[in-house]
Amino acid sequence: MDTDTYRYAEVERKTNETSISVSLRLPSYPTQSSETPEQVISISTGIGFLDHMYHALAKHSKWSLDLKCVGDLEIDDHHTAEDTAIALGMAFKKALGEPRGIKRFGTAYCPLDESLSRAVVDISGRPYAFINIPFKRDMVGSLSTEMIPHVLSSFATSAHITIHVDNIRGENDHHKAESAFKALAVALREATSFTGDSDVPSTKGVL
Ligand SMILES: [Mn+2]
Repeated sequence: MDTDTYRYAEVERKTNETSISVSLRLPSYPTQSSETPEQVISISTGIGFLDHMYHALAKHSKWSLDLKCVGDLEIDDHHTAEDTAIALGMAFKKALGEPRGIKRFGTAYCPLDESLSRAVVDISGRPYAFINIPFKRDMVGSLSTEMIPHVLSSFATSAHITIHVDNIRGENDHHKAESAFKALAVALREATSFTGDSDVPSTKGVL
């Protein structure tokens, strides 16, 4: 096994609106845990709160993630937020490769103080996202709250996975978003972890 490329992907995505580079390594525990390199996270999108959310996603998914974006923030946050999510989804799909021997499904609840979010994940090969996070404010830092569900659904679409993310309760919009990203991270960590079998977890034999 080549540990340099195992569950690892690099994606470059350039448009007239954004220039993005992503490198992503998924954790290879438990069977190869001794060979998993140390987790390293470096995020720079130009949008502080978006960096914070991607950092939380990577940290609690046990990903090593390097994500850099130079985007047209002089227009607004839309292209940078959307395109980084698309590129990250592409990297996730590529790093995962054929979904053999993984749990496929993952569920997690994560609180952050008064906020509680739930994420349910299916590494289904079918892109679908249901996102329900009732924000009160228009912005958290320099990120529009309307972009937060859009980031999550763009990631799911590009990764070809199904996700359902609900903020069940909460008062503080920063907490609501952060608990949602953490729940997604923990659910993804479970869904991409190994069962010990080598089969593709589908009655169809393919995902
Ligand atoms: Mn925070």
